[in-house]
Amino acid sequence: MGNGEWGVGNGKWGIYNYQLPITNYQFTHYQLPINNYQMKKIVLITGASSGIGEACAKVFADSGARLILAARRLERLQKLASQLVQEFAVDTHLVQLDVSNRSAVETAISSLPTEWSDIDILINNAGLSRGLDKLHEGDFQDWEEMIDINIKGLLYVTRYVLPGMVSRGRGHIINIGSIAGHQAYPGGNVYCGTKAAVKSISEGLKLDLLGTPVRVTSVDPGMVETEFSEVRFHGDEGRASKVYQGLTPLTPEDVADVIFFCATRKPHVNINEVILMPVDQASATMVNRRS
Ligand code: NDP
Ligand code: 8X3
Repeated sequence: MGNGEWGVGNGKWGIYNYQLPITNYQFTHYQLPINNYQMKKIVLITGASSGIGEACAKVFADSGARLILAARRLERLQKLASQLVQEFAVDTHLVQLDVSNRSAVETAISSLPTEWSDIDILINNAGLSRGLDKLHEGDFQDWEEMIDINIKGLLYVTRYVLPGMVSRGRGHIINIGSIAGHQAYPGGNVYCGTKAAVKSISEGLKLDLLGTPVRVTSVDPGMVETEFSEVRFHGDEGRASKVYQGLTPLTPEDVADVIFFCATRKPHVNINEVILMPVDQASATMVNRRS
């Protein structure tokens, strides 16, 4: 049995001398094509005012991309943009936008200045969870908000951006799903439902775009320490911090790193779905707390 071959030995299935050619692999195939990337791609990031969206803005700015940053809190976007300009001399265009408002999304996309209108990459990141109540005790307002932002908001932005990608013959939609879209957990009911919808929408989109060069990726993280839990618990910081207590969660930068990897593959490569979670997490409900 030679290197890299699967086989049977002493009646047991096993791997014999399986060694990845690490050195070749690192330098030949895994190197990011940064030079190709520095072609001033236009990247629209929704929910760029915090957490994963903000981390994406930094990683793409570092690569030389031009950034359209969208969120409701304009002052946050302005602060981020001035940091990015100082650090990376990046071009930014800011859009104050509630993605759940369909006519606002239509206006925002259709009124982009010509030099910003040919969006190459859309990162559908804006989203939130509200509450952790049992469904029979759930708050209707929380449900509406999650469904309107996580599902309808993602659809609206995609619907207005995607036709341009199809007609230009290039583009990439990157949807931020969640482990919650793969596994429900107690009290997660509606939030998990919205992220299961993101998973299905991403799969459907991939099918609909077959025959075009437009790529579709769903990046589905487990626990990431951001403002997510504070928003879920309506500003209760104490309750939010307990979510990450005693374990090492993912950082927003960890997720942005994976998103950037997906966006920088060769044009014929589509990464359909990535699930990432902290080493301290094994499923939506199982975590390893050391204290
Ligand atoms: P944050 O709360 O830190 O960031 C959420 C972002 O979404 C903010 O920039 C917020 O901006 C924006 N947003 C919320 N509602 C709207 C809206 N109606 N219109 C426009 N922007 C909006 O959380 P995360 O960074 O963690 O969340 C980002 C995404 O990642 C979400 O889709 C979330 O579901 C997903 N996710 C998070 C995980 C986690 O553990 N943190 C794990 C898996 C997925 P503003 O309020 O200024 O509008
Ligand atoms: C966020 C991760 O597990 O809190 O989508 O739902 S989780």
